[in-house]
Amino acid sequence: MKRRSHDRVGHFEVLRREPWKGGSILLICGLAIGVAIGACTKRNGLGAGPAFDDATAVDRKGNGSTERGSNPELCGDGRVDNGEACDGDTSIDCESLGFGGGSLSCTSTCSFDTSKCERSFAINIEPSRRSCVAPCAVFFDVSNTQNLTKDDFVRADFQWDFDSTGMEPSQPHRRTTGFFVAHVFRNPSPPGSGYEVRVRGRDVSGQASEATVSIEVTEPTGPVFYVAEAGSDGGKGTINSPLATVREAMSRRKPGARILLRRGDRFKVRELRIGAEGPLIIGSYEDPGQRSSKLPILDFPSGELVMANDSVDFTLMDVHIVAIQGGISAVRSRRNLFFNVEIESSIDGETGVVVGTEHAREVVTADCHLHSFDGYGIFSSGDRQAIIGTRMNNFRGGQHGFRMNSGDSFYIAENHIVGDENMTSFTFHGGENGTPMRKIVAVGNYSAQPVSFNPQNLDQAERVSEVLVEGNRFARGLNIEAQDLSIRNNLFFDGFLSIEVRNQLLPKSFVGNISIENNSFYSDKDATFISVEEGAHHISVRNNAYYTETTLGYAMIFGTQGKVLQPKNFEFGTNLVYVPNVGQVRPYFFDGQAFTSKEWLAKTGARTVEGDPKYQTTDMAHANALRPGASGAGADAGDPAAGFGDLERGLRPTDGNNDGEAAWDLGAYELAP
Ligand SMILES: [Ca+2]
Ligand SMILES: [Ca+2]
Ligand SMILES: [Ca+2]
Repeated sequence: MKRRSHDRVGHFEVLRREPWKGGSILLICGLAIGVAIGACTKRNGLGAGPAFDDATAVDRKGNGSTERGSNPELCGDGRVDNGEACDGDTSIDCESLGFGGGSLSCTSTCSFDTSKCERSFAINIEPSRRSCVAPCAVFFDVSNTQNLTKDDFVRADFQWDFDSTGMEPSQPHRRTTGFFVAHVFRNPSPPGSGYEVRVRGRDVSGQASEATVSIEVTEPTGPVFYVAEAGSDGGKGTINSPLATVREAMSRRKPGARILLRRGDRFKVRELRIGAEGPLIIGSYEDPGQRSSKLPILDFPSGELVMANDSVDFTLMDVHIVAIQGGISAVRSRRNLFFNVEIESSIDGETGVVVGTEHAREVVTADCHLHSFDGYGIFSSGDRQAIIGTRMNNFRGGQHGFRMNSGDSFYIAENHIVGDENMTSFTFHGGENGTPMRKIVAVGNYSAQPVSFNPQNLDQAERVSEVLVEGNRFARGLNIEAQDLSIRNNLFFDGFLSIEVRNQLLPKSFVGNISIENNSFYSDKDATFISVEEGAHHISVRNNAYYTETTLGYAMIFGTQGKVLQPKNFEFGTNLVYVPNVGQVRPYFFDGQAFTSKEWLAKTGARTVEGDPKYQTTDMAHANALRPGASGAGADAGDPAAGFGDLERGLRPTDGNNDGEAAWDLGAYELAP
């Protein structure tokens, strides 16, 4: 596969280290005073979020990517537990969820029943299919919903439950957020009934609606071929008479077949080619006589890999690939699913790709683990793709953990990506020659390296637009040269430059329409949180919380590069600033001048809350990182915004300071009353 080598990451890196070199901006200093002491209160949310479950934590640098589901044993005890929206009688009514009126009740599975609430618009929920054979992935698109205020589906708040009746309540990734999402249904639904998928939406003015769709997931019924190391290719291929080689099983397959490899075994494979004859599942089985917790290994000792170019309805699951060059090639494939696959690949050099899904459609990589490779993790282009719950670590030598290069509709959620420092964790470029790339949802990811939405080469006018970036943890910030983005409920830990909006490559006035709302920023050193280059337009900045422990005498909370920026290009709401280790705060920079919060208010009308957010911890490895205590200065201090859920999808706004009025908090978390 041909790769372009002149990517922008190197350029980005240079700029990141000296973000203000060549600019006209001076850096100044800060002060702020804390308030009292607080403790985290229990959530009263719409559901558990892309949470950070210690039991699944993969390393101390980050956090696990599975979510806490509701615990069915606690539903019915009259208390609102984690993962429950309600339990029994609820004090919340239809209006407080944004509906026009009517009566709200609590279901037997402890979620809101809004069927008797009045709706002001109808959500148009478009699933990629309504029935499929387990395990299967389904995409859901609500971006064509009509009558949304300002037609704004990017900032509208869509919250999903893929199993709203709780048939399999603890399934991973059960809840999510966004206008385009995907889910893997692992197990069949009970005969005659499907999984009820529910989306509750609120548009930017807060009006609510809800829709459901049923997805029927059936048992696979095709022939099964068992393969074991100690089997015989003359055997029947049954569990008691397994075949010995994958090659023999492949030669006997028919559409709908499953080829199951014995757990704990290792299979040397010279060639594995999947054609367009699907459906086909290659997975594993457990030998009842000799149980093993180890995935079967597909060992490609001679430089081959799983060749699934042009394949259709191919599922590869529960296997461990060991290869010296790549892992899976699925160029031009359709409806493929790579699920619970571990891949280690000793690719040497920059041109390697572990999973290649270029020009593909409806391909999902879920709960996989890619590690110990040189090059790219996943390299993609095409329409309707998703990467969910996938871990990438211990890789180097390439440019990106995951890279998407043109296409329409992408969902990247709850992944955990840690590569070496010269790479990005993930990046979205537009297509060549100005082809747009549209509709990206990135939620609940952990990224140790930068993340970018931008053109790739210095001479490429690649256009990325319509992007929701929500509920992620970013260790090295976000680089944007794109249009129409909502960046909300994220945690940023980068001291160099958390959000960089650049404007160098695209036609004039392309970069813009970017809202940066309800994020929490923290730095243990000299901080530059947001920078915006000349010519970017319609940037809204509100309800964020900025905390830096810099002792250098200055803190760059928000700044512009270039002279021509006009205040009319910005919409500033209320933001929290906490800079406890220096004596004077001039956190805002505009056209080369520095302003105190008071001066900033006079210039722009923007309000700044100076005070201690009372974070429980600033250690990003901790599940409570940047979670404020009850007396934090950000509680109920924000402006109305378009996000009606917080980082954990707890309901916004709530009355966090107990004065009888619910208001938005500053930062990514919303304190429960
Ligand atoms: Ca309960
Ligand atoms: Ca509040
Ligand atoms: Ca209040």
